[in-house]
Amino acid sequence: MVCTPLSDENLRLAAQIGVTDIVGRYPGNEFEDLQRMDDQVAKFGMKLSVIEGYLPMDRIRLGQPGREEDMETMIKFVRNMGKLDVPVLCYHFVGRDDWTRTSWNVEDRGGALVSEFNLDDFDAPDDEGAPTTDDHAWVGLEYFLNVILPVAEDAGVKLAMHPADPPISPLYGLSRVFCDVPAFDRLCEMSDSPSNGICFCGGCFSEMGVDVPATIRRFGDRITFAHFRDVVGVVPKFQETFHDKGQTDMAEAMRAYKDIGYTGLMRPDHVPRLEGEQGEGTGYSMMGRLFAVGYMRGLMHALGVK
Ligand SMILES: [Mn+2]
Repeated sequence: MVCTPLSDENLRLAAQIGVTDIVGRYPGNEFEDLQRMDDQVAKFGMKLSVIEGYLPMDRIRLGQPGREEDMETMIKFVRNMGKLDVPVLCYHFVGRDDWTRTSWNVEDRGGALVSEFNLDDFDAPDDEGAPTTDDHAWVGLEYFLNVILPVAEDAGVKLAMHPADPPISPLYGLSRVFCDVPAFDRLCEMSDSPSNGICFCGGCFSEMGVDVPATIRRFGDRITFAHFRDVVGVVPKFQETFHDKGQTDMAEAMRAYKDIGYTGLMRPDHVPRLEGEQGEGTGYSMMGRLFAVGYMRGLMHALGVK
């Protein structure tokens, strides 16, 4: 589970509901930065197992001057992860914003608040001077993988590519190549390294309108990390919802993970904002996650997965 903020209170809540592994956001590039986060999680009997979000690699994604400097930072960080046995690095190759929505306050069940994306409501200027073609993005990715994969393999770290959310390209005038299944096939074809993997964000694949359980089975052992989430609607318009009322057969999705022999890490992704919750943005509030983890564990136990 991801805890936002990563406070002792939230970590205690996670431990109480049976969470075993924690997903942390990029904490900084000194060894001590990651060690501090690792220690904080360990204090509650859990393990820091994934880093995702806020990675300092924008210039790599955008092919901008200074990307070598970002590369050095990423190399050092992956080595730090290896030293502390943090096995998964979740990243994306979208040039701006981890995820984009046009509303954060759509009412769902009982007035719980969820986010929505509607291309008709999207109104943002294009970035200037940034790459606008898919070719740029693929060349940039090839540069990144060629350098980072040997380092990651050596460190025992697996990379997990997250889809563009929403899976629409371009946005802000920037090419976003990870919007469909063939893009992930191409990623897999770029390297057979065990460190070259996919973050299967079920929400994003649901937004694409593909058969989610079938796509989990299709990617199989190339999945190195899983985001468990669902939506209602497909691009260009969809909204988020609770795990038990989206458009995907989530029990079948969990069964697909069992069938492919998935033993990796899985976390609930964006959740509705529930009564009384302030602070963190919609999708990253805490109470909805407690519901989500209970739902996921229920599915797992029904399938005989511990
Ligand atoms: Mn996700």
